[in-house]
Amino acid sequence: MEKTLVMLKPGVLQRRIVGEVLSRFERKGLKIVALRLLNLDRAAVETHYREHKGKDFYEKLLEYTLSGPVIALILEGENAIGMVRRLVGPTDVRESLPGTIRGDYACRTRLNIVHASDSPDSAEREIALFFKPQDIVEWKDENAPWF
Ligand code: FUP
Repeated sequence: MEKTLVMLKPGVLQRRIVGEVLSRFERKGLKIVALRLLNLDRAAVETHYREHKGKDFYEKLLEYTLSGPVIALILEGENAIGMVRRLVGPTDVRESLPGTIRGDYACRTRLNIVHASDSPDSAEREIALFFKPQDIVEWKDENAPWF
């Protein structure tokens, strides 16, 4: 089973839509195996977005990500990385279709409300940034085989 890292950006808490956004992943059948609410510090955000350092949107992106608490979670499922990216929708909100999280909840790319790992390498790196191995709770739902 694949694991992926999702971060609900500060706007999700500020807009009181945590439940709505989490329900998108749950109703698809993805399994939450770790979850935390936290205030990131600048060093953690710089590490998380290091590939964007120097780009014109970088400072604004940091400012938004630091503007309030975030929720980090690990979702597990078959092909979870690609599946979650499709549920989230494209980075550019002009391309994110209704029915995707960004398509339904975001109208500015800089404020696109959720982050999701885009590859196995980034999932591994990002999971380690937010969670210790002991924070991950493996659980079975074999008596409820609807997913
Ligand atoms: P994603 O993996 O979909 O979060 O996309 P990126 O890593 O390319 O971008 C990270 C964040 O940078 C986006 F969520 C929003 C911000 N961004 C901009 O503000 N403008 C851009 O043109 C591209 C990204």
